[in-house]
Amino acid sequence: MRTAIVTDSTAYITAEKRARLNIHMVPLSVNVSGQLFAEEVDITASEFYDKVRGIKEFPKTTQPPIGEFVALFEELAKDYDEVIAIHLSSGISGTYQGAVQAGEMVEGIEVHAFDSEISCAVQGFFALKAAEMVQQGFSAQDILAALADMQQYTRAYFIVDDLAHLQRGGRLSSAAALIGGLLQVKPVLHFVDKVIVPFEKIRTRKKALKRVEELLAADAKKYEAMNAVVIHANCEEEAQAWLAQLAATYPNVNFTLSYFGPVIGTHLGEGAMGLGWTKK
Ligand code: MYR
Repeated sequence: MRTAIVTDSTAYITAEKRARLNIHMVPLSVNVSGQLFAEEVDITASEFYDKVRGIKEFPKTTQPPIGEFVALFEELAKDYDEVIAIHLSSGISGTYQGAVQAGEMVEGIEVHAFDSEISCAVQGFFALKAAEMVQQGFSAQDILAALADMQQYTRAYFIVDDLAHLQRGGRLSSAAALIGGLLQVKPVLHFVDKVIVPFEKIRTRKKALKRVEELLAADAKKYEAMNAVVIHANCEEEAQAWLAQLAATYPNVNFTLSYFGPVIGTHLGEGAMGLGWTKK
């Protein structure tokens, strides 16, 4: 049985890596002042942040059209028997549901949609694991079981400079932000049951990053080896410096750098920073 791996653009896996690991990608799009850009195809992250800085009308994001999934699955049906389609959390986007529906519409290939319950390079960890397992000859069922297991050992925390982006896009309820008095602080955010919720209220960015490091440290002590990723929204220098400090402190953790691209950047705003990890 031949298995294809699909993910969406919000995993932010480079084109080179996707080609090397044979990962197929379906892009989400961002609408800036009436112009639609498929991220990772028509617009890079830094082009996006430059374009939206200071504009009055806020950008909007959209999930891939179902036809795009159908076309991809039909194409894959020529060479594969099964597809594992790994997507950003169904609690923040309809993309996963789109993959499910398209899978039901296409004949001759079995589509297993997998809800990563997260996004960005942490979702990417799941896609990379799945692609590696395909190369090692594992079945789709084995891969799905491994991904489900991996969810127990995968964490991500992030902070934003301005919560207004998340509130405006409806990905953090106004009630949660106001009741929690979050607007005055730099809350550490994370996913619980597929949606974004505040983890802890912290006063400053520096302390928030320190707190996230403490959470990583606890797992780095527990597990022999981990993969971790520092993710930034157009603040690469700060992210690189943080990564270097973390890498020097936790030798059993393999750190990489990634970014919040246009779609996720629309909802987090420039200056957001995240750290995600999983047990190796
Ligand atoms: C859509 O329009 O379907 C896309 C909506 C994307 C919402 C993104 C919300 C922020 C996610 C933050 C992920 C952080 C992972 C470390």
